Amino acid sequence: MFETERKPDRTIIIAATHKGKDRELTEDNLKELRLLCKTAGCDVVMQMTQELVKLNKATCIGSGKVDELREIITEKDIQLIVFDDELTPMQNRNLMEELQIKVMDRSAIILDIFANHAKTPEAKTQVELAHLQYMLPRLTRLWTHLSKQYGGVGTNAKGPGETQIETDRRLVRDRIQFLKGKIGDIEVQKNTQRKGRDELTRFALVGYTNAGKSTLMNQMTQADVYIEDKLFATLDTTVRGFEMTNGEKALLSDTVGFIRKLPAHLVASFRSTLAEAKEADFIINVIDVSHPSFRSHIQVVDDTLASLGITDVPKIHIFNKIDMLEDKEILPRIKQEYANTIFISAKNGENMDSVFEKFAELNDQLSKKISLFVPYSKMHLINKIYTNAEVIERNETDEGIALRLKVKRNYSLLFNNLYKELIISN
Ligand SMILES: Nc1nc2c(ncn2[C@@H]2O[C@H](COP(=O)(O)OP(=O)(O)OP(=O)(O)O)[C@@H](O)[C@H]2O)c(=O)[nH]1
Ligand SMILES: [Mg+2]
Repeated sequence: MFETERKPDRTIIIAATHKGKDRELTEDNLKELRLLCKTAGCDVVMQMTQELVKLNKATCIGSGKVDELREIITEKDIQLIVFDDELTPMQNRNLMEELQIKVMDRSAIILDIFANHAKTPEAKTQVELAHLQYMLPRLTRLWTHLSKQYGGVGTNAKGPGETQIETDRRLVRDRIQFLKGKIGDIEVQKNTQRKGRDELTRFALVGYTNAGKSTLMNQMTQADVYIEDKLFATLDTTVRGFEMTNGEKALLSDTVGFIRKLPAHLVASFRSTLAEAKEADFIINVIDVSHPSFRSHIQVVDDTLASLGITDVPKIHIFNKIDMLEDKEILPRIKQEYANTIFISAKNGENMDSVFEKFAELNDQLSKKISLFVPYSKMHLINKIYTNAEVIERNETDEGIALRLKVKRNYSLLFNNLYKELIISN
């Protein structure tokens, strides 16, 4: 939508909030929306807030505000209005009719950024699916934009006539089904890849967008992940090996960042990209501690992980960008507030030793559960098994003994080799 050769759209951003809602949060959201719009290629010339007892069902903001906007649009030559909260399809349509210019919401802007930043076939497929799901109930004139962007469907659309829109809806539904199937295939393929690396400990970097995940990834693994001071620079997952302080190999992954009000469709369609975090032994939440809202960022990351069903993976909090902190006094307090904290500057490589030490320490604590069945003919192995593992369950049967064991992660490879024929599951 925001082709580079075109002049950026002169834009007004708006927050419509319920009276009594946290004003600081609203301001913060608008600041973030401004950055999102900038990343999407718009020129934000003004911001507005309206506090309402009840949001207007038809236009979100009140009718007086719509009139005021209409005047400002002419006066300041505005081409785009962006709302911070998701507009219903009806509100979106009504506002465009009333104002006679393009009206979008935060979700649409985020989807636009994702569409522009997606490089790999996987990311492109996921973004297209989320985009179509978002657009389906909104199919109107905007559709011409969408069909141009993806080319795949509805390119023969003649115009915004009702019948055409019905045809488009059907085409979009078909395409959504097709993309879901494609993403399902990618998931299967990724699961197989992950199984092959099962023996290594996996650390997954997650965090708010722009926190410095990729910078840390590159510091630790000499990977060459794209880093930039912009939102959603990374949309894929990169996995790289690194050596822990004891010489053991482990895996580190870097993935797409999160933000407030990330469209639910987008989170859902990025499930395969985020699967690495779900399967990880440890989640590393990278936090830009120099950002005034870093606490709320931590909460957003936790909430997003929870929405993906990732709740029981142990977490490490890496507070990044300490070089930007004017007041380092807050660090001891943060240490008390969060578990497993490390303070670093990924950019300068400051305190990287602590990261490696912490990872090794956690890896040592890690254990794996496996089940063995020892037939009576192999009873001589029992003593050895008891020495190397903690037996958590023992059941004697007519043919032998079934054991459930807790094995130190670093012993699990040894176990797999020594007792290969005895292992039932691991
Ligand atoms: N001052 C300072 N800047 C940093 C540090 N770490 C990262 N940055 C900068 O922060 C910006 C974002 O870094 P990335 O590593 O791309 O952040 P990310 O978390 O991967 O971001 P997304 O992929 O967009 O979600 C870049 O401009 C980095 O140079 C740090 O320790 N100190
Ligand atoms: Mg990144």
